[in-house]
Amino acid sequence: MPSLKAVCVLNGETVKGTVYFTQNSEKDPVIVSGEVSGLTPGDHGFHVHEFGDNTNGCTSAGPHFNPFSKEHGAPYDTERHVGDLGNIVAGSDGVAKINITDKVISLCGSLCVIGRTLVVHADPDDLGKGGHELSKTTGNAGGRIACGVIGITK
Ligand SMILES: [Cu+2]
Ligand SMILES: [Zn+2]
Repeated sequence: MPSLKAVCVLNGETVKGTVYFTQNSEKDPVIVSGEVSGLTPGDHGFHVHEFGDNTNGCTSAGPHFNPFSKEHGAPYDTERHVGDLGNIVAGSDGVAKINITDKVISLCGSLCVIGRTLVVHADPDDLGKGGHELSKTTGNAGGRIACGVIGITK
């Protein structure tokens, strides 16, 4: 089987980016790579949300992709949403370089993220551990400052 590939063009008022997804085979981890610019320096929540719907902007993407009805967590936790990819980190230039390997999301099958929305948030994702009332659902990551639908590429 050739490797599976997807791409997401992130668009926000000031935040832009392109993120690539590659998976060598169904059972391999997904490598997420790319760059996002126009960010404030520091951590920004980074998730796959349930719907590939941007009709009312990033809001229409719905909650985090969570087919197992788990609580929000860190990418390395067993208690996590499938869509929980943690944070991306912007430098003083506002650019975040992304290089994530994730063993939960997939580019095929029931955990497929193709056709869903990738979202970048205004604030850090507390990875479920911040003690805020939103920690266990959203990581209290604040507004959705850029998003895009993940699509198949060659
Ligand atoms: Cu999110
Ligand atoms: Zn989550």
